[in-house]
Amino acid sequence: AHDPVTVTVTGAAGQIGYALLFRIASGAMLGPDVPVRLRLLEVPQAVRAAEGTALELTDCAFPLLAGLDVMDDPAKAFDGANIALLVGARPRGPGMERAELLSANAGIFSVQGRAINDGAAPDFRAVVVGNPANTNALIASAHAPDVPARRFTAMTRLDHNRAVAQLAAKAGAAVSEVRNVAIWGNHSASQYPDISHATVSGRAASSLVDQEWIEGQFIPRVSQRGAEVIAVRGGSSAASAANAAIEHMKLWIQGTPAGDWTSMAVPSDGSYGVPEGLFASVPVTAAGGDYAVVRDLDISDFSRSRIDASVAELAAERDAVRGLGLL
Ligand code: NAX
Repeated sequence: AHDPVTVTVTGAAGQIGYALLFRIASGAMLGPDVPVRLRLLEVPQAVRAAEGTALELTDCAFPLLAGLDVMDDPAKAFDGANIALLVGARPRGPGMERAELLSANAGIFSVQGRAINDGAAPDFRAVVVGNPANTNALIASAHAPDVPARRFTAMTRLDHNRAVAQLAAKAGAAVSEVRNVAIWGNHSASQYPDISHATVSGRAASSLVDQEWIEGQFIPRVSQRGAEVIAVRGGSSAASAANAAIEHMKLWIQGTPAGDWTSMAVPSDGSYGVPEGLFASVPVTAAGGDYAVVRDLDISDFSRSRIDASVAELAAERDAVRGLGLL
């Protein structure tokens, strides 16, 4: 039998947490043979609500749920953790300045980074979901110097899935026919959803749609989809975000399918002109529990300018955090 894997979820009482925890406990992330010990980390005022979620998790009698703890102490939450889904973050309140938002989140992710550094398991892996996700991953990693930076990632799989779904709908094809869509840069409105390498049923996507659709419809729709969901649903993306977080981890651990890749924000090694160390989304393949950035893709002038613009935003976020003395 497999040893239980310890999975720490922050923001456990939030709406993504509620959509995430039951699926992890059911085996959707790690597979049907892997028992899971769940650690739910919340701020003190939300611990009781997380305990309510824990009651329901218990009531599912999941055969794979080997442990369940709710806590507000990061040191305890990350002690021995194999996997962390860092969902909890400080949302931008009304009238909140950008600097306030960055500093509130730097406070959260620096503390969690240190706790991870001191206690996480040697095979530790993290995905940051809480926004600003890329920069939060950078901060957590910077405070965990003993953990390889590449074990910290930020989620752009939701953007990736949104892009796949939009392209499939436009081409009149099943989503399963779409391959090699990529998200570049920041998980923000500046992101670049790229179909220049994509295929639909084996045909180049660029031969099925025109540049006008790409620039006028596809890119804005994907990059503004979060706002569209808020406007229509009256709440931000939750189940789709939870689903993407599960897929992000599952693909990293179990590998990407042959002939396809996924998108993840990972610390740059300098490839594709992204300054080293910035957490930028790139296409990656995964195998044997590790991932690799897809190499040597041709980048058109259009793609180059879109990637550069989003990466410039990431550099500005990093500089702002540095300027506040938080990095
Ligand atoms: P909610 O406000 O419903 O839940 C967030 C939870 O995090 C709250 O329960 C809060 O108490 C908790 N929290 C705050 N600080 C914490 C800390 N220091 N330790 C532990 N828990 C803490 O937000 P939800 O809708 O669940 O969204 C969570 C985050 O995901 C937000 O930052 C949101 O912007 C981000 N998103 C990221 C997406 C992505 O694609 N990367 C898409 C969906 C989502 O918008």
